[in-house]
Parts: sequence; structure tokens; C-alpha cells
Amino acid sequence: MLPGIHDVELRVASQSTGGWQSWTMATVVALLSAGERKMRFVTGGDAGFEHNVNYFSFNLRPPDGDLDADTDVDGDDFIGFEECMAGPSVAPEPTAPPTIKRCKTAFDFNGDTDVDAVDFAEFQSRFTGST
Ligand SMILES: [Ca+2]
Ligand SMILES: [Ca+2]
Ligand SMILES: [Ca+2]
Repeated sequence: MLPGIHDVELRVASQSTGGWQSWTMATVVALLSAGERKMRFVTGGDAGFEHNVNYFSFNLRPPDGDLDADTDVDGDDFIGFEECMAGPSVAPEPTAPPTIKRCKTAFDFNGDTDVDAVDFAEFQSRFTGST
């Protein structure tokens, strides 16, 4: 599993969707680190509530510059970018939050495992304001 933020999509059907073959898509978000993982389904609802799962898929989100995941790219994210930026071919070594993993999932736009000036150009193009 690639580390990062994944949109996990499930194709499901149940009594509430209109029947066992009345499919709908549900999405949950998972922040995953590298390595093997175990997945567990936990369902809510009344006793006897049943459902049908057709499939699920993990879709790695590309970096978007929004380090704090508040749907903008602003000065707060820039502070994090400065913490993550380490130059060409140098892995991020943040001394405070964010983590190395989060640096890469938020800012390594070209996927070369560093956060450098190339990534900063992309970050600038996504900057939405100072606050
Ligand atoms: Ca943000
Ligand atoms: Ca913000
Ligand atoms: Ca990079």
C-alpha cells in the first residue's frame, strides 16, 4: 500500500438503498503509512441490519498543498511547507509537526520523494491567500 491519503470507495447495497442489488457508492478517507495493513468492516444500524458489499478500492490522493486539510492552501500551509522543504534529493526532516509522511503526501507534487523548489512552484500556483 502506498503511503498517503486514500479515498476508499465502497460499492454497497442494503435495505436503505432499495434492495440487495440497488448499489450506491460510499467513500471514507484513510491516512495510511507504508506497509501491510489489516482492514476491518464495522457496520452500525439496528439488529438484523444487513448489507451487501460488491467491491472496494483504494485511491491515493495526489498531493494538494493543503497540509492542515482545511480545504485551502494558505499561510498556515506555507509554514508547514517551510518545515518540509529540504532541497533537491534530500528527504524532508521536519523538526516539528508535520511528519515526513505528511510532508510528502501534501507537498511532493512531482513524486520524487523530496520537497524542493520544483514542488514550491506548484505550491505557489495553488496558493489561495494568506489566511
Ligand atoms: Ca490548508
Ligand atoms: Ca487555512
Ligand atoms: Ca518533490
